[in-house]
Amino acid sequence: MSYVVGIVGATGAVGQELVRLMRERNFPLSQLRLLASSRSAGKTIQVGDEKIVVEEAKPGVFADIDVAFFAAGGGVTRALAQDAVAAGCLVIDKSSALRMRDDVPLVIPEINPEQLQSHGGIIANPNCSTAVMLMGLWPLHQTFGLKRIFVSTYQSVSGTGAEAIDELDAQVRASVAGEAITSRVYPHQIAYNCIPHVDTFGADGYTGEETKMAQESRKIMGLPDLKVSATCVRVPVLRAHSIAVSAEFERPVDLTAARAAVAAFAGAELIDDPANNRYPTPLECAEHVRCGVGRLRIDTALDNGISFWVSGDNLWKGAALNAVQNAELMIREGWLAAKAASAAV
Ligand code: 2RA
Repeated sequence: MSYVVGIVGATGAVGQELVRLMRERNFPLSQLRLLASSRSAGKTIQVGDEKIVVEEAKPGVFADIDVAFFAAGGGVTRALAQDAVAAGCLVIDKSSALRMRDDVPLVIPEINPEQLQSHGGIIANPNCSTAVMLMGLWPLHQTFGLKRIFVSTYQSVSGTGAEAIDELDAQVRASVAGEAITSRVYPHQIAYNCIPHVDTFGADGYTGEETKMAQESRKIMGLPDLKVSATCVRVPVLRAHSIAVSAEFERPVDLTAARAAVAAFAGAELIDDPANNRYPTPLECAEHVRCGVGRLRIDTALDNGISFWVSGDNLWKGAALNAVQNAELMIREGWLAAKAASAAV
C-alpha cells in the first residue's frame, strides 16, 4: 500500500529534511504534495527526478491526502490541523501547539509506540531537546526507575531556523573580516557566545523551552510526578543539540548495567570511551538516526545518581525523523489506512 503525503511547511528546514528522509528511507509514497504559505506557493522544488510545484496550505487542500506532516509553526497547526482531520487525513505535527492536549498522543516510537493507536486524527512530535534527552534517559529509567533530573542544554542554531544559521555564519564572517557584527534573530551575538535564553521567559523565571522539557518528558514517559530542573542554552553550533543530564533514580545504580541498557536501546548509540577521547559531539551526531550517549558516570551529588551527555540531530530525531518513524510504525502495524486503498484492486 502507498500513501499520498503532504508536507505543510515544505520550504522550511524541517520540511526539507522530511522530503529527504522519506526518499532515503523509501517511504511508501504514491504522491508527495508540498504545501507552504501563499508566499511560497507556485515555486518548484526538485525532488529526485521530479519537479514539484508548491501549493498553498489552506482549507480544502487535504481532501486527497492520507498523511500530512505539519512542519510549520503553531499558528499554522492551529489554523489548519482540524481541517485536515475533518478531511480524513492523519496529522503528524511538529509544533508545540497541541502537544499537551489529552486527546493528542505525544509519541517517540522507541518509548510509547502503543499510543499511536488511540488518537483523534492528530499525533504530536516532541520538542527537539526533549526527544534527544529521552534517547539517553529512557533506557536508564527502565533499568533504575527515574526520580528527578537536572539538565542543561547546548542547542544549535538550526533549532531556530534557517535565518539563525545565516546569522551565525554572517557573524563569523564579519568577525574574521574585522567588520561590525549585527544581531537580528537573537538578542545577543551568537558567534563565539552562549545565550541562556531559548523561547520566551515565563513568570517563574523558566523559559518556554525549559517548561516544555519538563511537561513533555512527563507525558511521554508516563511519569506525571517527575521532577525536572532545566536550563536551556543556545550555542554557536549549526546542527545537533546536546544535553548534560544528572538523573536521580529510585534504585541503586551501576555503570555496567547503565551502559548495557543504553547500548541495547534502539534510539541510542553508546559512545563512551573517554580515555580514547570517545564521547558524542554534535558534529559527529548530526545527520545520524541514533543519538549519541556517553560520559556515563556515577553522579557525586545525588543519591542513586548517574550523569551523562547526549547529542542528537535536532532536525532529525528532534523533528523530521521522529515524525517519519511514527508514520512508518503506523504503516507496519496496519494502523494507517490510505484513502485510495478501497479503490485499489
Ligand atoms: C529550538 N526547540 O531549538 C527549538 C526548536 N523546536 O529552539
